[in-house]
Amino acid sequence: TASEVSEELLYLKKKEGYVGKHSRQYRDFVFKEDDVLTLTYPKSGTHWMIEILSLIRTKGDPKWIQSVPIWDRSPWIEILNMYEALEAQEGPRLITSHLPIQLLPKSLFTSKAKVIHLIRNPKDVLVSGYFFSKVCSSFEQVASLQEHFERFLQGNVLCGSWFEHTQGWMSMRGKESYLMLHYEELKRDTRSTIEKICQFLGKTLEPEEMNSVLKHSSIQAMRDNKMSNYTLMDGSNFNLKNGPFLRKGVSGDWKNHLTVAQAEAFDRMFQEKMAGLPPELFPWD
Ligand code: PPS
Repeated sequence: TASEVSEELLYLKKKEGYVGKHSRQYRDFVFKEDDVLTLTYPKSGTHWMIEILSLIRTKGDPKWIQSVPIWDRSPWIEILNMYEALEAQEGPRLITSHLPIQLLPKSLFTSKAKVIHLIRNPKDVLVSGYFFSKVCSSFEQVASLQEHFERFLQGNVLCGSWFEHTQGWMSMRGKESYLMLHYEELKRDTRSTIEKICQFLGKTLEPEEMNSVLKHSSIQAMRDNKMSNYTLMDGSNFNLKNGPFLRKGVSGDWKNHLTVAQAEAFDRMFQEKMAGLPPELFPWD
């Protein structure tokens, strides 16, 4: 529709350098029924999910995650140099995207490809993104948390408004090929959430395989894995002198950074934007 087209142009104009000229190419991408797409708004636990999915695939064997960079195991369709790795991939594919639903290749919606939509308390997403902007130059560079806070509420950040992004993907609720998960539940009860993922994917893990998945996807194991901690990207658009890629990995860190006034303003915006959706979809404080 006309509004979709103008939205896309606005988005690409703002985000030149992220999807940029590659847009035309990836939008013709053809999803297959055995593809598994990890779909997230940035800073919601994407890399954690990729590590888990990689380990489920190998039944807990860490060889693959310790020898192939995380962005080659589950490439982002919207990033040109990763897209090439994706096209070269054989067999069932793991794929990642941060894009809002209206920018995904249309083939996703006619295929049986599975979508895992991981969401996280947006206040934690906001704080995580602020620290990440110091590490990664693809993120909007800001002078203060307050500036980032304002941009986030306006949707004037990479991948646009969290509220629209989240609502857009949630419109797939009820489809058999769609699983929505929360970072918070993954954190609180990692084992049961991984079991849920396995069930969705039609996979089973023996108890020792599950233990190995848990062990190798912990934040400490990921920090120690050079294929997952982004040290291989240091010096490109990443500057790890300004902070680690895998920062804290907890729920509720926003309480250490947002003021009471900011939290209240955030809650007002949340009520306004997400009215109409059942509150149990957002199990965080
Ligand atoms: S990105 O760059 O947008 O793809 O970032 P993304 O991977 O979505 O999110 C980064 C946050 O996820 C945390 N993380 C983890 N938490 C718990 N356990 C594990 N294994 C894990 N791996 C990544 C990471 O620390 C970022 O959150 P913050 O709050 O900044 O620590």
